[in-house]
Parts: sequence; C-alpha cells; structure tokens
Amino acid sequence: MATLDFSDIQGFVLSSYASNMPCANYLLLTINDAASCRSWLTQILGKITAGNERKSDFSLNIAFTASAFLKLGVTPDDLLTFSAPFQEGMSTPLRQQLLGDSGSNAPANWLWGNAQNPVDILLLLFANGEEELKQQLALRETEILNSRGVTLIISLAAGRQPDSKEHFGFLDGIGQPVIEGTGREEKQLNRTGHATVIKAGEFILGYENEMLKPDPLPRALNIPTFGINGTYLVFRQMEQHVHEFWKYLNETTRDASGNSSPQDRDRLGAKMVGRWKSGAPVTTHPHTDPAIPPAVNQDNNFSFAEKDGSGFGCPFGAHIRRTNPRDSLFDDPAISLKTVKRHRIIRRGRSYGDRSADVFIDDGKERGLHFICLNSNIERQFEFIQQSWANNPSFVALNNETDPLIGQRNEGNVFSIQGCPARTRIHNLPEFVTTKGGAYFFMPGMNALKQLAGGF
Ligand code: N7H
Repeated sequence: MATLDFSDIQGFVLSSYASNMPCANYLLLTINDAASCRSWLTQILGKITAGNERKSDFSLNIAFTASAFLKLGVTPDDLLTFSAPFQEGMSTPLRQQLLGDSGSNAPANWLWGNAQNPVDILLLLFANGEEELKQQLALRETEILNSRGVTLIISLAAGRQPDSKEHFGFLDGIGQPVIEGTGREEKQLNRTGHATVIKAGEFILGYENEMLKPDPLPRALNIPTFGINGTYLVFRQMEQHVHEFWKYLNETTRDASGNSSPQDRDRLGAKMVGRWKSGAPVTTHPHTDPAIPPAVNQDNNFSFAEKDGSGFGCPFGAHIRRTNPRDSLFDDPAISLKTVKRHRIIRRGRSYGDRSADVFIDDGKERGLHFICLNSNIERQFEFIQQSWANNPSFVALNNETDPLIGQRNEGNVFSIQGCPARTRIHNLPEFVTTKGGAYFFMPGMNALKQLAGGF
C-alpha cells in the first residue's frame, strides 16, 4: 500500500471540510501580471491548508487552469504532459460535445469559464461559520486587490444545508470512495456500512492506481515530478430547477381523478435518484422510505447484480446506478467491480442559493450545486461518467434515456422503471439541471505550489 505524503497534498483532496466548516466561498481569478501574481502567491502560501493539518476554523486551497500555468511560465511543451482535457479547457467544442453541453448548457451561455469570461485561478475558502467566512473573504479580497497581479472575476458563495440535503431534497454526500492509505476505511464503514477502497493513484498523482500503470506525472518549471501529490479538479456550476423537478413529479404521478400523492411523488423522485430523500437506497427499499424525516439513512452497503439484477428496486437508469453501476455493468459482477473502480471520482460539491420555501412555487431564484470532483485522469473518470454513462441513451440496453438529473436531454427523453409484469415509462423529461459555468483545474501539491510562486 502506498504511503501518502499528507504534508504535500492539499487538504481539500483528503477532506471536504463539510463536518466542521459548513460555509464556503469560491473565488475565480484571472492573472494580469505574472510577477505580481507570484508575489501574491508567496504571500498566501503559508495559509494554504495541507493534508496533515487539522484546522477547525478556516481552510484555504488553490487550483489553476492551463492558461494560468502558461502565464506563470510553464512552457507549452511542458503543458503537453498534462491531461488533454485540462490543456484544452472545458468549454472547447470537443469537450462541449463530449459533455453534452448543448442548448441552454452551451458554454456560450455560461457565466464563467467560457471564451468571454475565462478564469485562471480558483481559490477555495472554507470556514466554521458565516462570521469567520466574512472576515477571511475580506482579507483575501484585499490581498487580491492590492496584488495588482490577479483580478477577481466572480465570487461564488456555497455552503452545506444543515441537514446535508441538496436542493431537490435528497441527502447527499453518501457514495464516496475511500482513498487507499488515508486510513478512513473504518470511519466510512461506521458511517455507511461499506467502504470501497480505491488506490490512491486514481485521485492523487504519483501513486499506484487501478490501471496497470499510473497516470503520467506532468512536469513543469524544470521539475520532472511537478505533478506529484497533485490532482485534477473539475468544477461545474449546475443550476437546479427545483420547481420544474417537483412539478414534473406531481404531473406525472396524477391518478385517474387528477390527484398526485406525496408518497407517489417521492417514490418517482427516489427512483430517478436511486435513493430516497432520507438517503436510503431504493435497491434495498423499493417501495417506501424506511427513514421518517428528519432521520437519515446513509446505507452504502449494497450492490445491484445479486439482489436487483432486473432493476425492480433501483432502475437501470437511476442517477446513482448510472454514475456508479457497482457490480452490474457486465454479466460478471467481479469484472464489473474491477472496471467500475477505474471510473470513480471524489465528489466535493456544495449547494448554492437559498433553499426553496415551497418547491411547488416558482420563486424565480437561482439555486443549484457547485459540483466539484477530483480525479487523476479527467477523460477516464469524470468525462467517462458524464459521457459514457450519464449521457448514453443506450446505457445497459436502455433506449432514448439519459441520466434523469444530469443527462443531456434529447428529443422526447424517457425514464424507465423496470417492473413485472411490465416496466413503467415516463416521457418527455424536461431539463432539471443547467450548466452555468465550468472549468478544469489542476490542484498542485504543496511543493509544486512553492515552485509556482517563484521557488525557494
Ligand atoms: Fe450526483 N442529487 O442531488 O440528486 N448525486 N448529482 N453527480 N452522484 C448523488 O450518494 C446530484 C453529478 C455522482 O456511489 C446522490 O451522495 C445533483 C454529476 C456519483 O452510489 C444525489 C447533481 C456527477 C454519485 C445526487 C449531481 C455525479 C452521486 C446520492 C447536479 C458526475 C455516487 C447521494 C445538480 C458526472 C453514486 C450520495 C454512488 C450521487 C444528486 C451531479 C456523480 C442525491 C442534483 C455531474 C458518482
């Protein structure tokens, strides 16, 4: 097993900080002068949280786009050693096509991360309360303003709802791999009843991964091992149309007399997600939510092939079955598990915007998920999940279906709920989520950060 160099890995790679730092803010910056940017980096370097630190009040982490690296002196030749999607950026026509960012999701409509509003640096701030966050934000903004090397493009507030539910109303943050070597197996086991341990190299560069050979280490600034202890960070601002989602569930579950019950609405929503609002998996609880709110159920100790091979519990096309098919991808469960281990991500998303007071009333406010995930190989992990599983209309023999939440919408998309004697199909799924911005970043190790800042 790999011995991880916690002191060289940024803290965010190893922790979401969600339990003790529920408040967050993401600052997106551009570099307008390399030398001044380096001075600013040097100034904040000591505040960046490393993986061996145990902070309880405030954490700071940082990541860079390819354009930032070029501005900071990484040569075009060295940039070629980084992952192709990172070099290109998320909003290029090829990536747009791969990710299904069409129509209202097209980069041309984004608030940031596109050609009109490019970004170089992502500064992630986390705090134990709103007051601490406010203070830290003010300090960082002053440093940025005084730096004359970086400019603030957009400041994105984020947080976790106190009950860890995302805006559609479902418990989030359950299905998460454990990075080998972090010693988190027991914690995960206690919380969810299950721990999928994945080799560190899937999420942190420089370690053994689930493939036959590790992903190549990118080099930069004359350092062949620049990439060690770094990772790629995928950020997508995803607006959630909460009212649209519940209106659709309401309309679709009306009975002959035109009424829809809360139970039927919740059941259809749960079938789409693959978990009940409480978090309980539908594969083991196909009919009703076993946990009465506010109780939660973080059970992750289930697979699909053995007990739910026909999809009668969790539909084949449900969000969690598409994004982590576990043992059900192929006929052989062992081969499935092995294959799926090569397509996992660490999710670090947080909600933004106020929670809806009443999901059946359109209050016109924007809310959603600042989806963030970490992986060592953007193509094989994040992009694969989005393209080959979520957006795939024929995923495991389905037809004209895409992920009900995050899948690219095609004409007349359906969602099937497998059943006996017949499946149920619901039609014309509207778009429940719209991508509003995004970019691919590299989150370097602590030593690489020092080199970027000017080296010492
Ligand atoms: Fe998803 N949601 O709130 O409904 N997601 N997700 N996701 N997601 C999961 O297990 C959601 C998105 C994954 O191991 C749950 O934590 C929403 C993207 C993966 O069983 C819920 C958005 C991608 C898992 C949601 C969104 C993924 C997962 C269940 C966007 C990757 C773990 C709770 C607005 C491309 C699956 C949990 C497993 C779980 C929701 C985005 C991937 C409730 C609203 C873009 C891998």
